[in-house]
Amino acid sequence: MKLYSIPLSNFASKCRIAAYEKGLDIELTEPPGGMGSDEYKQINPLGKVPALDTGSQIIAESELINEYFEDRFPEKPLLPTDPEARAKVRSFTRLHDLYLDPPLRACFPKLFGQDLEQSFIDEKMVEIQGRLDHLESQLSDDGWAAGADFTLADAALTPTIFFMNNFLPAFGQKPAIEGRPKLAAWWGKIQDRESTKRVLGEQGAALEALQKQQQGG
Ligand SMILES: N[C@@H](CCC(=O)N[C@@H](CS)C(=O)NCC(=O)O)C(=O)O
Repeated sequence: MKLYSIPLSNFASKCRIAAYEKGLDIELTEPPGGMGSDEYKQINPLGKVPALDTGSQIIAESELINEYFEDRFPEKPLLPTDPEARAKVRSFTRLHDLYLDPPLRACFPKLFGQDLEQSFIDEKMVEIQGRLDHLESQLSDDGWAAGADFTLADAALTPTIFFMNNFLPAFGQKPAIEGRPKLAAWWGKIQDRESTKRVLGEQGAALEALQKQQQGG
């Protein structure tokens, strides 16, 4: 199996966390020609990372990839068996994909030197803070995001909370975990887990390299 991924991508990172958790023998490769390139679109017409080459098909979309890992390699489960508990985990992964990531992503151009209207940024920041408050209200008191076990919910949230903590201050906002005790406690646990520590290291190194490149050094 081959996972098209770049180290900084929060969506690709959530799949690497699931793969590392399950100890999968997986080849990591950057998209040929880069994300969105014509060459890569021959492989994944959406042009986005991640995409998984299973050997018999290409699966795009991070959550589909993680659910495929779960279906094909159930030995170290990242989804509970009880339907209610499964729905709870998926409520976090959907919250992440549909509501938490998009308003931050909409502001990325500003981080890469493009001008965005301040009113647009202000609107997105209000949206992000609201989503983070919603997340805080939903987090379990039992250790991990959706309960007592590490699940796909934790895999989905980790790389984007890394982004929030690193990028929100550039928009004059406090880091995501500040003033949110449940999120802060969860973030502490995330620092100590092998799979998430490894991916946060990969994202951190990639961010540092990008920032050096932006500063021309
Ligand atoms: N819904 C997609 C989002 C993937 C996505 O937006 N990936 C970004 C990198 S974090 C990307 O490939 N951007 C390049 C592009 O949109 O052309 C998923 O869950 O996999």
